[in-house]
Amino acid sequence: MEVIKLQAIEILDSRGNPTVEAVITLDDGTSARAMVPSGASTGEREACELRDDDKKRYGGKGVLKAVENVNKIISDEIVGKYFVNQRELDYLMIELDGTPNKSKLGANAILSVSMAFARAEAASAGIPLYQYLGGANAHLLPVPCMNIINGGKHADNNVDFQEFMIAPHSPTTFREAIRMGVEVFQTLKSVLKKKGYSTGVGDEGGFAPNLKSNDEAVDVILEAITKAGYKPGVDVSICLDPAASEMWENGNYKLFKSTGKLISSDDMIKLWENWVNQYPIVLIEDGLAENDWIGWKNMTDLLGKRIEIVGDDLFCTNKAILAEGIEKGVANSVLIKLNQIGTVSETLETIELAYKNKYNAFVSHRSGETPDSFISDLTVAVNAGHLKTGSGCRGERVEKFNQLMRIENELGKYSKFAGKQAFKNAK
Ligand code: 2PG
Ligand code: MG
Repeated sequence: MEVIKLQAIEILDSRGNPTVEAVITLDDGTSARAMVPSGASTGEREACELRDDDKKRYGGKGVLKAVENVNKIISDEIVGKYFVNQRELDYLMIELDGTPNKSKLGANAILSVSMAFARAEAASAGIPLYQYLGGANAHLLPVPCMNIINGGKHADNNVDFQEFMIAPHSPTTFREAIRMGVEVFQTLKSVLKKKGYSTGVGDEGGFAPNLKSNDEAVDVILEAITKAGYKPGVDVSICLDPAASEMWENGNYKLFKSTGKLISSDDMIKLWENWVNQYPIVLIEDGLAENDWIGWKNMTDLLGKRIEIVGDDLFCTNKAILAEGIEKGVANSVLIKLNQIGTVSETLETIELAYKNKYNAFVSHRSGETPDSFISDLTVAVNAGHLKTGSGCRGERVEKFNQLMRIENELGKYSKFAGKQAFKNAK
């Protein structure tokens, strides 16, 4: 199909910060929209999110330059052109940008077009987005990893670690897993209330109470799982994203929000080992900082046969960095965020490299989101088996779950729920 129109505007994300939305129209009249998310605890090597830096608008966070780059530079190149496939469009934009991290046009500008194009092509071919992205074998519904306690950079509380997630994995359908997860989430609210803790929510819809310790976050979740009528580890397991790059300082980790302590990389690894021994944890993402590669190797050697170890800031969805990790035997899974790399094609390449090397792919939202549910389709497209996209509340989070329920419905008996085996090494 030929692209006949491309138009971007500045819209708002879930934190009230500006972001880019693009609409593409093809010559058969099909048009499709995509909205780009935005992170807070970003990796140093992520593709560039272009912001205006004009302090008079949105505290410098405006994206008018990125919008203009879509409407002028990218539009000039692609309107009136016929593209054989997604890769042709994406690689044209990569060349047009010409920088290693998309800092000229902005990864937010490029990604909005890449995603909108994928959606438009799918609609024009009359197939669902997950099928366009993944082909005929896209069928696996993921375990929803629901972030029900928020800390770190995502909440103003005294919890150091960013995300405490539940993974409801025992049912046979996604729909039932969501029900289970939401029941635990709502039970957690009453558990917290009873203890006199706040039940206000953080950026990703999880509760953000001040607690006695980081451990207490896991303890209250386990209590909620049991009180909701489920068995920890059997029905519902725990996943963590401490986002440890945020705590890293001169070779140590600052547990400043809770205790004010500074601990070494070895001690941090010991902490995770203790937690894995003590709690039904199946996955730890960014348990160490992106610049602590020696620590990462040690942690993978120690725990890599027992749980899934995911690199987020570490790999930044970047194929070259992941290749380095594979070669060094670091982690056994890669977090997948489209805007860390900036095109749909490169995201798919990173996933392909992971699978070839027996690494898992864990698909993720950003802490600043929109109602765009592209990642739900992407997760099914690549049969990733698990994704994280917030708790059981906030429209921009539940829209991803709702889209997955629609997909499950559409695939009917030809869909499969991933279950616990989605997690690397899970028993
Ligand atoms: C993360 C993400 C998403 P952010 O660290 O994994 O949960 O947070 O989007 O702020 O990088
Ligand atoms: Mg992370």
